[in-house]
Amino acid sequence: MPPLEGYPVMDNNVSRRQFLGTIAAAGAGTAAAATVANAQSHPPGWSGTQRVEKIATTCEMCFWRCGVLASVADGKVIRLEGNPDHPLTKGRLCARGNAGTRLLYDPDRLKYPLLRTGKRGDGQFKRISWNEALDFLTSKLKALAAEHGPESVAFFPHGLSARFFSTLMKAYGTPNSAEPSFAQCRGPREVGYTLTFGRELGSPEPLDLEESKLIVLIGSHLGENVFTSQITAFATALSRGAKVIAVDPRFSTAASKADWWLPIRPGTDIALLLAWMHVLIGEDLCDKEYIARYAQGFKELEAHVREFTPEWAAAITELPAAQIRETARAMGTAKPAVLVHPGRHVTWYGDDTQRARAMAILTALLGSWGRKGGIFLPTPIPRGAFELPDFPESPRGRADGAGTRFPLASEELGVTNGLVDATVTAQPYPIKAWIVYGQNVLESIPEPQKTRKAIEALDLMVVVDVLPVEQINYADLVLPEATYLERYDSPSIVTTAKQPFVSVRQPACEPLYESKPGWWIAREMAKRMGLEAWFPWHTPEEHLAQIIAPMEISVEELRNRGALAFPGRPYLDDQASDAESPVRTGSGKIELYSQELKDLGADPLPRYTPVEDPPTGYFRLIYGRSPVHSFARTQNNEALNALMPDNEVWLSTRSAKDLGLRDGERVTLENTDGVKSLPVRVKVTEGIRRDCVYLVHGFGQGSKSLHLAFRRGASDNALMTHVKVDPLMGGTGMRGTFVRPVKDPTAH
Ligand code: MGD
Ligand code: MGD
Repeated sequence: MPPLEGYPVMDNNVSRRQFLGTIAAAGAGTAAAATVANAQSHPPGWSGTQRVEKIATTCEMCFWRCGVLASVADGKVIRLEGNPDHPLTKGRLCARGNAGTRLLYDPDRLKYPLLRTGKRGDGQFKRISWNEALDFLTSKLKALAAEHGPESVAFFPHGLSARFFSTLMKAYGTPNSAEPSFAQCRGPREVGYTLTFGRELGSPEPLDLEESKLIVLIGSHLGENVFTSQITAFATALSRGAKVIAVDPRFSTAASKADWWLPIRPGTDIALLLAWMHVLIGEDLCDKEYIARYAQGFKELEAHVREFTPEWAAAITELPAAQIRETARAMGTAKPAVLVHPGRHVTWYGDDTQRARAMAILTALLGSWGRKGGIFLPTPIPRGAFELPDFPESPRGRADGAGTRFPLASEELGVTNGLVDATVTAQPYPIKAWIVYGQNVLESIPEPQKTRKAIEALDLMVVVDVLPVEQINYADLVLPEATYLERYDSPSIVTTAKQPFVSVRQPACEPLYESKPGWWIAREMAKRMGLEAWFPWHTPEEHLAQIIAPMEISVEELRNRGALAFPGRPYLDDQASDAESPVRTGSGKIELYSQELKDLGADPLPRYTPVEDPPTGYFRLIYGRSPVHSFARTQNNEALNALMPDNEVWLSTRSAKDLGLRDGERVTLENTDGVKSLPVRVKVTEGIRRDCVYLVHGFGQGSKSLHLAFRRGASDNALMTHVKVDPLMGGTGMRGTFVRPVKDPTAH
């Protein structure tokens, strides 16, 4: 992996101390790279004769939303660094955060509103004014509402700025809105933990890594998955001697630091979890006092897991029974300071809510929910609001299946793939238009062939983005949003930090070209549509003041510091004796046994369901993150592209030998439907099971207008032509794709 030379990805010999040093060095290196990249060095406060102003704001290079200080000279952002006053991220910023100026100054950025002139997909546009663009959209939305009802417009948002447009869409009258953060990311986890504890985990996850004695990572590939405060807390835990169990079919960065690496057969984690419960209960290693006080359903659970011995699980997971026993005992000894990491991207095999339930139950057996070193509790902070009229109710209900076909899906976050299905089938009613806002529907929703079919059936497609990603080629109207460094957004209110806090996003510079902030676009549309009643503020500062009014802080202080924290009550023992029970299930107890699932006809206690094996000659496609890229949004970023211009496909040494493939050789990946990837280099390694191959997500992009990212590497999403949908919440299980490497005849 050339760009990350020295990064502790696969080296068995890297000690913990070296790892921690490398993390620090990686941070420092990135900062140094950013300084070199900015090619300037300034005395504090000045750049030559120019005053350098530091603006505190919030990053959006990923969704952890770290605190940033933007150094601005002569209206130009010359450097980004972490904001030391930020209560969560405390001055730390990752490679992607440091590279934010390269998004701001990306020459490929969307610059003007564009109206399609050619065929859908051709990418032929003419430049139009904002007035023309907004008038066009207004007339289209009015006509769609009159002819097909406002529900015929589906909204695909993601990111802070989309919140203003979400208000507009609700006021317009459509209930059809869906983000990939649910059905392609953490939805099953939120549903599984809510069924068990009565409340979801949220983002950032309330994980007490620093205080943990034992960290259990089931897939979570910390180190490649980089959220600054989470990774630094992980490093702190390691330096304090915390032990790590990493369950991963691949020797991940986290596995290389672990005390136990369990290279599990993919898709069999529920069997492992059940066997762990069997040992904990059978050997009397659970936190009995905690269970008696807070939980119900223990007897049923005890009976349920009796047959799930380590030997039973060993045959399924291909892990030694002795290792399953040993790791369960390690948890029993370290409890309650055991952090069973709940995962984040957990839409894997279609039974994901049940796997999340198993993880939640294991957490409860160890007594670590609400306890030091486990999962801590959120602390609410008061939040102001405007008095708005009620949003119109749709008589036809939602089209994505949330609450109906998928009974436990979030109605707030929606089911993206449910909306794609509804568009293709016109069931339960026709969807005629999509508004895509900060979401990449072709890269983030699997079964892209279905997404394209849905788009072809639309009367109207609008994309609000910052870059000319492939999906804009299918749009009738493209609106260029100002980047996060050029705009205000809704403040970010975080209750899931040990000290809850509010942070501000404010412009560090004026929007470039003719790009406009999301709040402005939404408000201008509301004026044209007669929906101003839902926008009873005139400026974003006024909006901010109202939201933070009950917090007893001033706008000025917040803008100066970037983020302000409040006292937290993270543990069960901190809760006031008269406070509402921290467990918010119907029974008021942690539900080891779920009557709610039983009533839905689902397993009230998790059960292992076998996954399909790859056909002969094929490998299971698994995927994950690189520390220097976010999803499919940073591959065109000059600084990050220089660090990692493309991805490579991991293949085990044995499989490579069988196939006659050498390290560095180029192949295409072909799935069982005959869909082929772009050419990609092979990484031959001992660090992956023989039955899998691995790709970093986000590469292999199809837009010619992205000069650095176009056709570099292979797209995992393009190969995902089949998914297994979780019947409870609609999540797309994305690890049932099987591919075979085929030598690329065009390779040199
Ligand atoms: P996962 O998909 O759970 O993602 O990051 P995670 O939540 O950590 O984990 C991928 C790992 O699962 C890989 O190491 C893979 O080998 C392993 N795996 C594959 N199949 C199985 C299996 O059957 N069982 C087990 N036990 N393991 C398996 C995603 C997270 O990352 C998310 S959701 C977001 S929003 C952030 N995105 C992001 C980013 O884009 N870039 C960077 N640098 N960091 C990020 N952090 C976050
Ligand atoms: P991104 O690739 O970041 O992923 O799903 P998305 O959020 O859709 O696409 C974001 C889009 O917003 C890009 O087009 C980007 O140019 C644009 N954008 C960036 N900043 C702004 C802005 O400030 N304003 C506007 N208007 N647009 C902006 C992420 C989702 O993907 C998640 S959270 C996960 S965990 C899943 N991961 C995943 C995976 O690992 N593999 C596959 N195949 N699919 C996945 N889908 C999910």
